[in-house]
Parts: sequence; structure tokens; C-alpha cells
Amino acid sequence: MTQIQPITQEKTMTWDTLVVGLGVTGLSVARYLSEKEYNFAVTDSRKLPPGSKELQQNYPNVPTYFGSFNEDIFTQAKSLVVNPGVAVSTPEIQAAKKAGAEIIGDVELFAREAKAPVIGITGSNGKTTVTTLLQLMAKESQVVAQTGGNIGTPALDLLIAEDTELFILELSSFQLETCPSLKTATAVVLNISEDHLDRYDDLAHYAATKSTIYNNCQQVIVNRDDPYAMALAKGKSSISFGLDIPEEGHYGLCIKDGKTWLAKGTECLLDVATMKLQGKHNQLNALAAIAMGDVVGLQRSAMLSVLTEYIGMEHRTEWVAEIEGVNWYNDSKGTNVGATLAALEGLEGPIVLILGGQGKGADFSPLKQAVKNNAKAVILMGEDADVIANVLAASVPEYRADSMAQAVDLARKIAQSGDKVLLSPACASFDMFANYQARGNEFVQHVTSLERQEGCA
Ligand code: UMA
Ligand code: ADP
Repeated sequence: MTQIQPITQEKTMTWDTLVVGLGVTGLSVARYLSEKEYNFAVTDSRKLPPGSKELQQNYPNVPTYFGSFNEDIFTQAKSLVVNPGVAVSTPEIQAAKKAGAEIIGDVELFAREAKAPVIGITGSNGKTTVTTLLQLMAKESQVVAQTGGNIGTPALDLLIAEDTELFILELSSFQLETCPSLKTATAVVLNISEDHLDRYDDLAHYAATKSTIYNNCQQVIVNRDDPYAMALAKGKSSISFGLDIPEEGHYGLCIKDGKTWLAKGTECLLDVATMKLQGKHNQLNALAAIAMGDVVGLQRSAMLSVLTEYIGMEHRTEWVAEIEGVNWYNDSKGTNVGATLAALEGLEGPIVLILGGQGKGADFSPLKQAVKNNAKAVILMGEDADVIANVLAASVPEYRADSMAQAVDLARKIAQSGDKVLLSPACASFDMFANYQARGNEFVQHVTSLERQEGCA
């Protein structure tokens, strides 16, 4: 069997565009540049980046520089197309910028080319939920839409399809740093809470990056319940959503026949009890999706029908099992404080909460009160367990686990009938797992094996 070797080789081809990072984004950029007949090279600080085999197969003549970044290579480029996972502040990128290179991302190339209207969705939490709702709503409305961005399919790959009537883009703050030409028909910053502070100076810097989604936006959508997010649209004419009674032309909740409904102005649209998505945060997500769907002309009946059917995605406050009267929930995608707050408040106590991992420099203090109100115990794991413990200051009984198996075992011993066990780490997973999916899957696997033991007992 031939082993794949790390390839770092300068081929004879001359180039002026440098693709930085060879994951799925880098591959999509390589495909696009090659179709456009640009001369480009690819660099990645990893010895064997995920896309290296495919690049070698499809574009064997493209020069590659893998294993580390080299300033001499970067400063040769006229243009750098930087992967969102690589910080623009990286010294080699800054050196290239100083030498006169243009620094852009894949979304910038997409924006220069896209012909159909674009919906842009960003925020600290709820991006994937709102993006997926809009994707389903467009489909149900018979609109030919392409969905991608941070959700998984790189933006440039969305250009492959013909007859596209609408693009729906989930955008991370990283992607928003490098796409000045992006124009949107409608865009939203769903909310702002601390995240990615390992890449930004502070919350204001992170929020300012998110706000750029409104720069070339025809209809701004804002969350009036989140003053921080709302301030990002200051001075722009906007349509708002929130959990109170809306003014005319805006979105919110109303009470009809003793029930709570999603509403636009005085028009009651949908009884929230008919939605499968649970929690106040999902009512906000639904309102944001309807507001944006209305702007681009999706059918109202189609949108409401999606909201009654959509059950949500794995790892997002996902119900896993009921064992001896205890309900278990997997919220492994709760990778920041805002998400864990939403899960704690959405499920309500008494909760045995499993949390911890890589805290990304976040301030965990907003969790203290919610833990006190809703949790009967916390089980801490991962790199930042001590940081979280210091903040919670033993406001509820605290336990430590070195593995997911141990965390689940402890939770089983602590929880009693009528309680809930919630994995919502408020942290990234990379200290102990490949990613949040692996963390959630491991949790589900241990819970399922408990369920089997229970079945056998
Ligand atoms: N990396 C290096 N050196 C390099 C290039 C990458 O060390 O030269 C490392 C970095 O830690 C980087 C990671 O590898 O963060 C991933 O880079 P990649 O090239 O493998 O990334 P892609 O596979 O192209 O995935 C990227 C987005 N990843 C990031 O922004 C970190 C994906 O978002 C996105 O789905 C994909 O493009 C398509 O648009 C993921 C993500 O975690 C889901 N996003 C963050 C989030 O949601 O919080 C922002
Ligand atoms: P993102 O793509 O922004 O990470 P997801 O829809 O994948 O958002 O959800 C990520 C986490 O945030 C999950 O734990 C989910 O329960 C929680 N969440 C979803 N919507 C919201 C919201 N509007 N406010 C706060 N938390 C939310």
C-alpha cells in the first residue's frame, strides 16, 4: 500500500494567488481558481492537511507548501485567499498585506460572482438552526435555493448549480472578516454572547466583526431582545423580532385564546405549542426565519408548515432517552456560555449539568445565576474545569470527571426520577474529542448503553 507522504514541493508553475489552508474551503477555492484559470499555489501549516490527497489528484501541477507557513512564500503573492480557521493576524499574512497583497476569503470570491439574492445569517448561537429552517422553508415554497457557508458546504460550491433563485449563507465572524463585497437581500445578527475570544481582543471586537454583515444589506433584521446585537444595526432601518408583543411590521409573540402565538404586528401566525422545536430561543429563531423569509418572498403557509414539522438537529438540546424517570439531553453544540444559558433556561430544573472543555477565553460568570436557579449539581470536565469551578464557587454541588463515561456514570448516580441530565459544555471540545459531534456521540453512546442495562435489569 502506498503511504501518502507530506508534500512540500515547489513546482515550476508560476502563481500570484496563494490559497491559505487546505480543508474543505481550500479545496473549493482551488476548484474555483482552477476553473477560472488563475495561477495559484496552496499553503497549509499542517504537514498533511485534510485536502492534500484530493488536491494532488485533481490539480497535480499546483505548487504546495505544507508543514509550516513561510513568509517568503506569502510575500510573493498578489492575492491571499485565507481559510476562515486561520487568523488574519497571522504574522505571515500581515507580512503579505504589508507587501501589498489583497487579503480575502472564499466568501469574497463567492460574493463577486453570485447572481441571485443572498440571505446572510450570523450570530453567536442559532445560525445553523435558522439557516436550516430557511433552507426547508425555501424548498417548501418551491424556491430553488442553495445553502452553505459555515454550516458546511463552502460558499463557492454553491455557485456550481444553475438556475439558483436564492442563496442562504450561514456566516461565521471569521468569514465576515474577509468578504467586503458581500451584498445581502436580508441579513441578521441573531444574538451576541462571548465566543472566539481566543481570536478577538474583546467582545466589542468580535461583535464589530459580526456587524459587517449589515454593510451592504437591503433589509436589516435585528433581535430587539438583545441590546448588544441590536446596537450593531444603529442608524439602519430595520425590522425587529423579540419575545414581546410586536409593533406593526415587526415580529414577536401574541396571546390568542389563552395560547402564545408567533406574530407579525397584530397578526397571530402560529401557536408555539405546535412547534416541535423547544425553548424560547427557538421561538426567536423561528421569528428571525419568518422575518427573513417574508423579505425574500417565501410563502407564509410553507414557512409555518416547516415550523410545525422540523424537529431540530442532533447535538442541539436533543432529547436522548428517559431512564428510570430521568430525561437525558445532548447539547454538545452548546460550545459557548450563551448556548448553555439557553439550554438551562429552556429545559428548566432540576438539572444535572455536565460542562467544561476549552473555554476559548470566555467569561463564565453569566452561568452562575442560571446554574443556581436550574441545576441541582454540576459535573465538570476538560481543560477549563477549574476556571468554571472558580466562577460557580460551589453554588451547587460540584463533581469532576476525566472522561465522558465517568461523567455519565456520575450523572446516573446523582439524578433522581423527575430530574434531567444535560450535556451542555459551554466550551469547545478539542481538548478531549475530535469535535463537538464526537463529544455528543460519545455521550449518547454511554446513555444508550445505560438504557440497555436498564432494559436488561
Ligand atoms: N488550520 C491550521 N493551519 C492551516 C489551516 C487550518 O492549523 O493552514 C487549522 C486551524 O485550526 C483551523 C482548522 O485547521 O481552524 C480548520 O481549517 P480547515 O481548513 O480544515 O477548515 P475547513 O474544513 O475549510 O472549514 C471551514 C470552517 N472552519 C472554521 O472556520 C474553523 C467550517 O466551520 C466551515 O463549515 C467550512 O469552512 C465551510 O465554510 C466550522 C467551524 O468550526 C464548522 N466554524 C466555527 C464555528 O462555527 O464556531 C467558526
Ligand atoms: P450555531 O450554528 O450558531 O452554533 P446552532 O443552531 O447550531 O447555532 O445551535 C448551537 C447551540 O446554541 C445549541 O446548543 C443550541 O441549543 C443553542 N441555540 C440555538 N439557538 C439559540 C439562540 N437563539 N440563542 C441561544 N442559544 C441558541
